[in-house]
Amino acid sequence: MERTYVMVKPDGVQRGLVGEILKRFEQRGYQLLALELIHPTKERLEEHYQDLKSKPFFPALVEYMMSGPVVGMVFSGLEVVKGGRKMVGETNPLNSLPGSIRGDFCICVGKNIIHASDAVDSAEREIALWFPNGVKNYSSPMQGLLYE
Ligand code: 3AN
Repeated sequence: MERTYVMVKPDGVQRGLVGEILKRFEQRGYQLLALELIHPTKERLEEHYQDLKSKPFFPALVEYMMSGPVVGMVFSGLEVVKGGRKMVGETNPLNSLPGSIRGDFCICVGKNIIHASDAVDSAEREIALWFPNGVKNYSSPMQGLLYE
C-alpha cells in the first residue's frame, strides 16, 4: 500500500491544528502508521528541502521550520500521495480552495501550516529521513470497509 509523509509545521502545531489535520486524514480513510512530535535540526531540514536550496526564501524557510516543534506523521492508503496533496491544497494558500486544509486554515505561503509529500519516491525518502528507526506496517480491520 502506498505511503506518504505529512508534517504539521510549527505554526500549525502552535495554532492547535494537529488534531484537526489528523482527523481529516483519518476520516478520509487513510491509515496512521506513525506519529511523532519532533524538534527538527537545521541539517534535517536542509536535507528535507534539498530541492529548494537555491531559492531566495530557503534561509527563511529553514528558520520558520525551526521556530517550534513539528508533528510528523506517516499515512498509508490507496493513492495516498495524490489524495493527501488534494486535501492539503496548493503551495500558495490563496490558490487553495475552501475545504482543503490550507484553504480553510491559512493565508500566506510562508506560513502554510502543513507539508505532504508530492510523489511516491519523495514520500519514501522523507519517511526514511524523519523516521530513521523505521515504520511498521499493520493491517487494520477498517480496510475491509474501504477497499473492494
Ligand atoms: P509544497 O509544500 O506545497 O510542496 P514546495 O515544496 O514548493 O511546496 O515548498 C516548500 C515550502 O517552501 C512551502 N510549503 C512553503 O512553506 C515554502 N515556500 C514555497 N514557495 C515559497 C515562496 N514563494 N515564498 C516563501 N516560502 C515559500
